[in-house]
Amino acid sequence: MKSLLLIDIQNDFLPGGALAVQQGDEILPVANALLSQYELVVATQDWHPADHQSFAGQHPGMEVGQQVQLAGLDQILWPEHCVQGSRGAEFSAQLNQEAIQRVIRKGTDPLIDSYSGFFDNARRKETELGSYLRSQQVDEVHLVGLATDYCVKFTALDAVDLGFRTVLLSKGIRGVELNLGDCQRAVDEMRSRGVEVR
Ligand code: VGL
Ligand code: ZN
Repeated sequence: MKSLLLIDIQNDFLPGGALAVQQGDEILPVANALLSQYELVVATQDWHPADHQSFAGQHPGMEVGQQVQLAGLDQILWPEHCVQGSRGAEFSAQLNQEAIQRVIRKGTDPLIDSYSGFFDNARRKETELGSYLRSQQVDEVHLVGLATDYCVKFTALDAVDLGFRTVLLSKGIRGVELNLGDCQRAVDEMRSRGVEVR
């Protein structure tokens, strides 16, 4: 059975949001049109405490885009985004949320970021996404959402590692593109690691 994964389709990643992805809103009609084709739809939600250490504001003297070490890993500093309970953390009102059967929240530990919907970045903790999909007999996942070069990429790579047939629906993704070419490199890396790009 296949499942559609909606990755972080939240106000803060959409135009006007704190960490807006260019043309991110173009994926909304794409995602909505796909929903009826899947028996199971799961959404991930970036869900940070206000003192999350990926926020530049938590590191005096540091700026957005600079790097620090978090949990022994390189961490890019982001503007404050997707704070638990904030409007920015909500799914877009233009997303048809009725079709979502399960929401998986991530990034809740202030000391470690979590781009993947399956694990934190250091792979110390697993979310319930993998076990939930297995419990529903899912063997194939299709991804749309934000952002191509972070949460979509790491979720897709972990899905492959966990043994799911993994398909990236390229009309339904947009990226941050901190550096020119990041999105293309992310798609190339996903493909080379076994993600089918459609
Ligand atoms: C994301 C940066 C920070 C994403 C989340 O959803 O791709 N990117 N937090
Ligand atoms: Zn985040």
